[in-house]
Amino acid sequence: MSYFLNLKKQDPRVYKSVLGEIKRQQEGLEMIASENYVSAAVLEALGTVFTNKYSEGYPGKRYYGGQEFTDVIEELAIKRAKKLFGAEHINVQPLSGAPANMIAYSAVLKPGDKILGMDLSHGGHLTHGHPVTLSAKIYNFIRYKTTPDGKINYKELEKIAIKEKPKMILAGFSAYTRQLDYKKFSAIAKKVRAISMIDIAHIAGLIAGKAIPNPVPYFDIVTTTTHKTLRGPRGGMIMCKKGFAKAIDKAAFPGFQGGPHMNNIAALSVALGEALEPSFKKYAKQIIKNAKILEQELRKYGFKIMFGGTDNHMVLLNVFSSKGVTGKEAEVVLDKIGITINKNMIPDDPRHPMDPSGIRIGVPAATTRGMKEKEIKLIAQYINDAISNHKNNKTLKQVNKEVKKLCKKFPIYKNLK
Ligand code: DSN
Repeated sequence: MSYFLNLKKQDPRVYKSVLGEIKRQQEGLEMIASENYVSAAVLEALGTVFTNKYSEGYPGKRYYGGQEFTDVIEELAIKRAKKLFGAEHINVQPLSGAPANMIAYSAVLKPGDKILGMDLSHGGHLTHGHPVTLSAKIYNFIRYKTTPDGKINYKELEKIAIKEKPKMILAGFSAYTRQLDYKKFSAIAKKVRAISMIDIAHIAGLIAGKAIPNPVPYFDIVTTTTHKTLRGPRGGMIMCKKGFAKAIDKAAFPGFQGGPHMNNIAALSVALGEALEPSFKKYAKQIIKNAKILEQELRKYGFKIMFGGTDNHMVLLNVFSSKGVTGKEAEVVLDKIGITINKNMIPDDPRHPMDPSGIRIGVPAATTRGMKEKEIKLIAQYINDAISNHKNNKTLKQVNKEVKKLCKKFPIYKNLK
Protein backbone atom coordinates (compact mmCIF):
# COMPACT_ATOMS: atom_id res chain seq x y z
CA MET A 1 0.00 0.00 0.00
CA SER A 2 1.26 3.45 -0.85
CA TYR A 3 2.31 5.66 2.05
CA PHE A 4 0.82 8.55 0.02
CA LEU A 5 -2.58 6.95 -0.64
CA ASN A 6 -4.62 10.17 -0.66
CA LEU A 7 -2.04 12.21 -2.52
CA LYS A 8 -1.84 9.55 -5.22
CA LYS A 9 -5.60 9.76 -5.78
CA GLN A 10 -5.98 13.53 -5.45
CA ASP A 11 -2.99 14.79 -7.40
CA PRO A 12 -1.08 12.24 -9.48
CA ARG A 13 1.30 14.87 -10.83
CA VAL A 14 2.49 15.98 -7.41
CA TYR A 15 2.56 12.34 -6.29
CA LYS A 16 4.79 11.46 -9.25
CA SER A 17 7.20 14.25 -8.37
CA VAL A 18 7.32 13.11 -4.75
CA LEU A 19 8.19 9.60 -5.90
CA GLY A 20 10.77 11.01 -8.30
CA GLU A 21 12.40 13.00 -5.52
CA ILE A 22 12.45 9.98 -3.18
CA LYS A 23 14.19 7.98 -5.93
CA ARG A 24 16.62 10.82 -6.64
CA GLN A 25 17.54 11.10 -2.97
CA GLN A 26 17.83 7.32 -2.60
CA GLU A 27 19.91 6.67 -5.73
CA GLY A 28 22.19 9.67 -5.44
CA LEU A 29 24.75 10.96 -2.99
CA GLU A 30 23.63 14.21 -1.39
CA MET A 31 26.82 16.14 -0.68
CA ILE A 32 25.55 19.70 -0.51
CA ALA A 33 27.06 20.76 2.81
CA SER A 34 23.82 22.34 4.04
CA GLU A 35 21.54 19.37 3.32
CA ASN A 36 20.61 16.31 5.32
CA TYR A 37 17.89 13.65 5.66
CA VAL A 38 15.41 14.02 8.51
CA SER A 39 14.20 10.89 10.26
CA ALA A 40 10.88 9.26 9.36
CA ALA A 41 9.52 10.52 12.72
CA VAL A 42 10.43 14.11 11.84
CA LEU A 43 8.78 13.68 8.42
CA GLU A 44 5.62 12.39 10.08
CA ALA A 45 5.50 15.35 12.49
CA LEU A 46 5.86 17.73 9.52
CA GLY A 47 2.81 16.22 7.89
CA THR A 48 0.51 16.64 10.91
CA VAL A 49 -2.56 18.82 11.51
CA PHE A 50 -0.39 21.39 13.25
CA THR A 51 -0.05 22.88 9.76
CA ASN A 52 -3.69 24.06 10.14
CA LYS A 53 -3.08 26.13 13.24
CA TYR A 54 -2.39 29.84 13.71
CA SER A 55 -0.41 30.55 16.91
CA GLU A 56 0.74 34.17 16.84
CA GLY A 57 2.40 35.01 20.12
CA TYR A 58 4.26 32.73 22.49
CA PRO A 59 3.25 29.82 24.77
CA GLY A 60 0.74 31.10 27.31
CA LYS A 61 0.38 34.47 25.49
CA ARG A 62 -1.23 33.84 22.11
CA TYR A 63 -3.54 35.99 20.03
CA TYR A 64 -5.77 33.05 19.02
CA GLY A 65 -7.57 30.37 21.00
CA GLY A 66 -7.11 26.61 20.80
CA GLN A 67 -3.45 26.54 21.81
CA GLU A 68 -3.36 23.73 24.36
CA PHE A 69 -1.29 21.46 22.09
CA THR A 70 0.75 24.06 20.20
CA ASP A 71 1.97 25.39 23.56
CA VAL A 72 3.12 21.89 24.50
CA ILE A 73 5.20 21.39 21.37
CA GLU A 74 6.72 24.88 21.38
CA GLU A 75 7.67 24.59 25.05
CA LEU A 76 9.11 21.16 24.38
CA ALA A 77 11.24 22.49 21.51
CA ILE A 78 12.54 25.34 23.67
CA LYS A 79 13.30 23.03 26.61
CA ARG A 80 15.15 20.53 24.43
CA ALA A 81 17.11 23.23 22.57
CA LYS A 82 18.13 24.79 25.89
CA LYS A 83 19.37 21.44 27.10
CA LEU A 84 21.38 20.90 23.92
CA PHE A 85 22.94 24.34 23.63
CA GLY A 86 22.83 25.70 27.19
CA ALA A 87 21.28 28.99 26.05
CA GLU A 88 19.59 31.37 28.49
CA HIS A 89 16.74 32.13 26.07
CA ILE A 90 15.59 30.53 22.82
CA ASN A 91 13.07 31.55 20.19
CA VAL A 92 12.11 28.66 17.89
CA GLN A 93 9.78 30.59 15.60
CA PRO A 94 12.05 31.98 12.82
CA LEU A 95 10.95 30.44 9.54
CA SER A 96 14.55 29.87 8.49
CA GLY A 97 18.10 31.20 8.72
CA ALA A 98 17.74 34.39 6.68
CA PRO A 99 14.69 35.56 8.71
CA ALA A 100 16.48 34.57 11.93
CA ASN A 101 19.38 36.85 11.03
CA MET A 102 17.10 39.75 10.02
CA ILE A 103 15.13 39.35 13.24
CA ALA A 104 18.32 39.37 15.30
CA TYR A 105 19.69 42.48 13.56
CA SER A 106 16.41 44.34 13.89
CA ALA A 107 16.08 43.40 17.57
CA VAL A 108 19.24 45.17 18.63
CA LEU A 109 20.25 47.60 15.85
CA LYS A 110 18.90 50.69 14.15
CA PRO A 111 18.93 51.21 10.36
CA GLY A 112 22.35 52.49 9.34
CA ASP A 113 24.19 50.82 12.23
CA LYS A 114 27.52 49.25 11.40
CA ILE A 115 28.02 45.46 11.42
CA LEU A 116 31.42 43.81 10.98
CA GLY A 117 30.85 40.44 9.25
CA MET A 118 32.74 37.88 7.18
CA ASP A 119 33.14 38.48 3.44
CA LEU A 120 30.93 36.16 1.36
CA SER A 121 33.72 34.83 -0.86
CA HIS A 122 35.77 34.05 2.26
CA GLY A 123 33.01 31.85 3.61
CA GLY A 124 30.45 34.31 5.04
CA HIS A 125 26.76 34.19 4.20
CA LEU A 126 24.62 36.35 1.91
CA THR A 127 22.64 37.62 4.90
CA HIS A 128 25.87 38.76 6.55
CA GLY A 129 25.66 41.87 4.44
CA HIS A 130 26.18 40.97 0.79
CA PRO A 131 25.19 44.01 -1.29
CA VAL A 132 22.37 42.13 -3.06
CA THR A 133 20.49 41.52 0.21
CA LEU A 134 17.97 43.58 2.15
CA SER A 135 20.27 43.43 5.18
CA ALA A 136 22.88 45.46 3.28
CA LYS A 137 20.27 48.06 2.31
CA ILE A 138 19.29 48.57 5.96
CA TYR A 139 22.62 48.22 7.80
CA ASN A 140 26.10 49.40 7.06
CA PHE A 141 28.19 46.24 6.67
CA ILE A 142 31.94 46.16 6.70
CA ARG A 143 33.84 42.94 6.11
CA TYR A 144 36.74 40.92 7.37
CA LYS A 145 38.53 38.30 5.31
CA THR A 146 40.61 35.19 5.88
CA THR A 147 44.41 35.14 5.52
CA PRO A 148 46.07 33.46 2.49
CA ASP A 149 46.57 30.34 4.64
CA GLY A 150 42.88 30.24 5.51
CA LYS A 151 42.95 31.55 9.06
CA ILE A 152 41.21 34.49 10.68
CA ASN A 153 43.72 37.08 11.80
CA TYR A 154 42.24 38.16 15.13
CA LYS A 155 44.76 40.98 15.58
CA GLU A 156 43.67 42.40 12.24
CA LEU A 157 40.02 41.87 13.17
CA GLU A 158 40.60 43.80 16.39
CA LYS A 159 42.29 46.63 14.46
CA ILE A 160 39.30 46.91 12.09
CA ALA A 161 36.91 46.83 15.06
CA ILE A 162 38.80 49.58 16.91
CA LYS A 163 38.94 51.76 13.80
CA GLU A 164 35.35 51.21 12.62
CA LYS A 165 33.55 50.90 15.98
CA PRO A 166 30.80 48.56 14.70
CA LYS A 167 27.63 48.14 16.76
CA MET A 168 27.76 44.41 16.09
CA ILE A 169 30.53 41.89 15.40
CA LEU A 170 29.22 38.92 13.48
CA ALA A 171 30.92 35.53 13.38
CA GLY A 172 29.78 32.49 11.43
CA PHE A 173 29.82 31.25 7.87
CA SER A 174 28.33 29.04 5.21
CA ALA A 175 31.50 27.96 3.43
CA TYR A 176 34.38 28.28 5.89
CA THR A 177 35.91 25.09 7.17
CA ARG A 178 38.04 25.96 10.19
CA GLN A 179 37.23 26.22 13.89
CA LEU A 180 36.59 29.78 15.05
CA ASP A 181 38.15 31.17 18.21
CA TYR A 182 34.95 32.15 20.03
CA LYS A 183 36.80 33.69 22.99
CA LYS A 184 38.72 36.05 20.73
CA PHE A 185 35.58 37.18 18.87
CA SER A 186 33.87 37.81 22.18
CA ALA A 187 36.86 39.69 23.67
CA ILE A 188 37.11 41.97 20.62
CA ALA A 189 33.37 42.71 20.74
CA LYS A 190 33.62 43.53 24.46
CA LYS A 191 36.63 45.78 23.87
CA VAL A 192 34.79 47.93 21.33
CA ARG A 193 31.42 47.60 23.14
CA ALA A 194 29.81 45.83 20.20
CA ILE A 195 27.10 43.21 20.43
CA SER A 196 28.53 39.81 19.55
CA MET A 197 26.53 37.53 17.29
CA ILE A 198 27.32 34.20 15.67
CA ASP A 199 25.42 32.36 12.95
CA ILE A 200 25.92 28.63 13.57
CA ALA A 201 23.55 27.41 10.86
CA HIS A 202 26.10 25.03 9.35
CA ILE A 203 27.60 23.66 12.52
CA ALA A 204 24.64 23.53 14.95
CA GLY A 205 24.50 19.72 14.81
CA LEU A 206 28.22 19.42 15.44
CA ILE A 207 27.81 21.65 18.49
CA ALA A 208 24.71 19.82 19.72
CA GLY A 209 26.57 16.52 19.28
CA LYS A 210 29.55 17.95 21.19
CA ALA A 211 31.93 17.25 18.31
CA ILE A 212 33.14 20.86 18.29
CA PRO A 213 33.12 23.58 20.99
CA ASN A 214 29.92 25.40 21.87
CA PRO A 215 29.93 29.17 21.14
CA VAL A 216 26.70 29.89 23.06
CA PRO A 217 28.42 30.96 26.33
CA TYR A 218 30.57 33.50 24.47
CA PHE A 219 28.07 35.35 22.26
CA ASP A 220 25.19 37.69 23.04
CA ILE A 221 23.11 36.30 20.17
CA VAL A 222 23.33 33.00 18.30
CA THR A 223 21.26 32.28 15.19
CA THR A 224 20.90 29.00 13.39
CA THR A 225 18.90 26.99 10.92
CA THR A 226 17.54 23.67 12.09
CA HIS A 227 17.86 21.55 8.94
CA LYS A 228 21.58 21.25 8.25
CA THR A 229 23.88 19.25 10.53
CA LEU A 230 21.19 19.51 13.24
CA ARG A 231 19.04 17.26 11.00
CA GLY A 232 15.68 18.83 11.76
CA PRO A 233 12.95 20.26 9.55
CA ARG A 234 13.59 23.51 7.67
CA GLY A 235 13.46 26.35 10.17
CA GLY A 236 15.45 28.73 12.33
CA MET A 237 16.19 29.47 15.98
CA ILE A 238 17.63 32.41 17.86
CA MET A 239 19.41 31.93 21.18
CA CYS A 240 20.47 34.83 23.34
CA LYS A 241 21.47 36.08 26.75
CA LYS A 242 18.52 36.92 29.01
CA GLY A 243 19.07 40.65 28.56
CA PHE A 244 18.21 40.39 24.84
CA ALA A 245 15.26 37.97 25.23
CA LYS A 246 12.43 40.52 25.12
CA ALA A 247 13.89 42.39 22.16
CA ILE A 248 14.43 39.16 20.19
CA ASP A 249 10.91 37.86 20.86
CA LYS A 250 9.34 41.19 19.94
CA ALA A 251 11.42 41.43 16.78
CA ALA A 252 10.35 37.91 15.69
CA PHE A 253 6.67 38.52 16.42
CA PRO A 254 5.10 40.95 15.74
CA GLY A 255 8.20 42.68 14.35
CA PHE A 256 9.07 40.46 11.43
CA GLN A 257 6.81 37.43 11.20
CA GLY A 258 3.18 36.45 11.70
CA GLY A 259 2.11 32.97 12.74
CA PRO A 260 4.89 30.46 13.33
CA HIS A 261 4.69 27.22 11.32
CA MET A 262 3.57 24.89 14.08
CA ASN A 263 4.00 21.67 12.08
CA ASN A 264 7.66 22.69 11.69
CA ILE A 265 7.94 23.36 15.40
CA ALA A 266 6.42 19.92 16.13
CA ALA A 267 8.99 18.34 13.83
CA LEU A 268 11.74 20.45 15.38
CA SER A 269 10.80 19.13 18.85
CA VAL A 270 11.21 15.60 17.51
CA ALA A 271 14.56 16.40 15.88
CA LEU A 272 15.88 18.07 19.05
CA GLY A 273 14.78 15.00 21.01
CA GLU A 274 16.80 12.87 18.60
CA ALA A 275 19.79 15.18 18.99
CA LEU A 276 19.67 14.59 22.75
CA GLU A 277 20.10 10.84 22.25
CA PRO A 278 23.62 9.39 22.68
CA SER A 279 23.59 8.19 19.05
CA PHE A 280 23.59 11.81 17.87
CA LYS A 281 26.97 12.37 19.55
CA LYS A 282 28.34 9.44 17.57
CA TYR A 283 26.79 10.88 14.41
CA ALA A 284 28.39 14.30 14.95
CA LYS A 285 31.83 12.77 15.61
CA GLN A 286 31.52 10.60 12.52
CA ILE A 287 30.77 13.68 10.40
CA ILE A 288 34.08 15.22 11.48
CA LYS A 289 35.95 11.98 10.75
CA ASN A 290 34.30 11.64 7.35
CA ALA A 291 35.09 15.22 6.35
CA LYS A 292 38.71 14.76 7.39
CA ILE A 293 39.04 11.59 5.29
CA LEU A 294 37.42 13.34 2.35
CA GLU A 295 39.93 16.19 2.69
CA GLN A 296 42.89 13.77 2.86
CA GLU A 297 41.75 11.65 -0.08
CA LEU A 298 40.94 14.61 -2.33
CA ARG A 299 44.32 16.13 -1.50
CA LYS A 300 45.98 12.87 -2.58
CA TYR A 301 44.12 13.15 -5.89
CA GLY A 302 45.64 16.60 -6.41
CA PHE A 303 42.68 18.82 -5.50
CA LYS A 304 43.49 22.20 -3.99
CA ILE A 305 41.84 22.30 -0.56
CA MET A 306 40.95 25.82 0.55
CA PHE A 307 41.60 27.21 4.04
CA GLY A 308 44.30 24.55 4.50
CA GLY A 309 41.82 21.80 5.40
CA THR A 310 38.70 21.23 7.44
CA ASP A 311 37.68 21.09 11.11
CA ASN A 312 33.98 20.69 10.37
CA HIS A 313 31.61 18.92 7.98
CA MET A 314 32.72 20.27 4.63
CA VAL A 315 35.60 20.99 2.30
CA LEU A 316 35.99 23.82 -0.18
CA LEU A 317 38.03 22.98 -3.29
CA ASN A 318 39.58 25.19 -5.92
CA VAL A 319 38.83 22.92 -8.89
CA PHE A 320 39.75 25.57 -11.44
CA SER A 321 43.38 25.89 -10.38
CA SER A 322 43.91 22.22 -9.55
CA LYS A 323 41.83 20.40 -12.19
CA GLY A 324 41.21 22.95 -14.95
CA VAL A 325 37.41 22.76 -14.65
CA THR A 326 35.19 25.57 -13.37
CA GLY A 327 32.93 25.17 -10.37
CA LYS A 328 29.91 25.04 -12.64
CA GLU A 329 31.48 22.37 -14.87
CA ALA A 330 32.36 20.30 -11.81
CA GLU A 331 28.82 20.63 -10.45
CA VAL A 332 27.35 19.47 -13.78
CA VAL A 333 29.69 16.52 -14.16
CA LEU A 334 29.13 15.37 -10.57
CA ASP A 335 25.38 15.63 -11.14
CA LYS A 336 25.86 13.23 -14.04
CA ILE A 337 27.34 10.59 -11.76
CA GLY A 338 24.69 11.15 -9.08
CA ILE A 339 26.72 13.21 -6.62
CA THR A 340 25.03 16.50 -5.75
CA ILE A 341 27.30 19.35 -4.64
CA ASN A 342 27.33 23.09 -5.27
CA LYS A 343 29.63 25.42 -7.13
CA ASN A 344 31.11 27.93 -4.71
CA MET A 345 33.25 31.05 -4.68
CA ILE A 346 36.74 30.79 -3.26
CA PRO A 347 38.26 33.76 -1.37
CA ASP A 348 38.40 36.82 -3.67
CA ASP A 349 37.34 34.62 -6.57
CA PRO A 350 38.13 36.35 -9.87
CA ARG A 351 35.36 34.35 -11.56
CA HIS A 352 31.59 35.00 -11.65
CA PRO A 353 29.42 33.56 -8.80
CA MET A 354 27.41 31.58 -11.38
CA ASP A 355 30.60 29.91 -12.61
CA PRO A 356 33.17 30.31 -9.84
CA SER A 357 36.50 28.56 -9.25
CA GLY A 358 35.37 26.28 -6.47
CA ILE A 359 33.00 23.63 -5.24
CA ARG A 360 31.80 22.91 -1.71
CA ILE A 361 31.32 19.32 -0.57
CA GLY A 362 29.75 18.23 2.71
CA VAL A 363 29.31 14.88 4.42
CA PRO A 364 26.35 15.30 6.87
CA ALA A 365 23.80 13.54 4.63
CA ALA A 366 26.11 10.65 3.65
CA THR A 367 26.93 10.22 7.35
CA THR A 368 23.22 10.06 8.20
CA ARG A 369 22.96 7.13 5.75
CA GLY A 370 25.61 5.35 7.80
CA MET A 371 28.56 5.92 5.50
CA LYS A 372 31.95 5.88 7.17
CA GLU A 373 35.62 6.22 6.22
CA LYS A 374 35.54 3.28 3.79
CA GLU A 375 32.64 4.71 1.77
CA ILE A 376 34.04 8.26 1.88
CA LYS A 377 37.26 6.99 0.32
CA LEU A 378 35.20 5.50 -2.51
CA ILE A 379 33.28 8.76 -2.90
CA ALA A 380 36.54 10.73 -3.18
CA GLN A 381 37.61 8.30 -5.88
CA TYR A 382 34.30 8.77 -7.77
CA ILE A 383 34.65 12.56 -7.54
CA ASN A 384 38.18 12.41 -8.89
CA ASP A 385 37.26 9.91 -11.64
CA ALA A 386 34.39 12.10 -12.80
CA ILE A 387 36.22 15.42 -12.73
CA SER A 388 39.37 13.99 -14.34
CA ASN A 389 37.26 12.37 -17.09
CA HIS A 390 34.61 15.04 -17.42
CA LYS A 391 34.41 14.71 -21.21
CA ASN A 392 34.29 10.91 -21.24
CA ASN A 393 30.62 9.88 -21.10
CA LYS A 394 31.45 6.18 -20.94
CA THR A 395 33.49 6.66 -17.77
CA LEU A 396 30.82 8.92 -16.28
CA LYS A 397 28.15 6.27 -16.89
CA GLN A 398 30.32 3.64 -15.27
CA VAL A 399 30.97 5.82 -12.21
CA ASN A 400 27.24 6.59 -11.95
CA LYS A 401 26.59 2.83 -11.76
CA GLU A 402 29.09 2.57 -8.91
CA VAL A 403 27.42 5.47 -7.08
CA LYS A 404 23.99 3.82 -7.42
CA LYS A 405 25.40 0.51 -6.18
CA LEU A 406 26.86 2.20 -3.11
CA CYS A 407 23.63 4.10 -2.39
CA LYS A 408 21.58 0.91 -2.59
CA LYS A 409 23.53 -0.45 0.38
CA PHE A 410 22.53 2.60 2.46
CA PRO A 411 18.76 3.10 2.20
CA ILE A 412 17.31 6.35 3.53
CA TYR A 413 13.57 5.75 4.03
CA LYS A 414 12.54 2.12 3.96
CA ASN A 415 8.75 2.33 3.65
CA LEU A 416 8.22 5.57 1.80
CA LYS A 417 6.60 4.88 -1.56
N1 DSN B 1 21.81 27.86 1.55
C1 DSN B 1 22.62 27.58 2.68
C2 DSN B 1 23.90 26.93 2.32
O1 DSN B 1 23.90 26.20 1.37
O2 DSN B 1 24.90 27.14 2.98
C3 DSN B 1 22.87 28.75 3.51
O3 DSN B 1 21.81 29.60 3.49
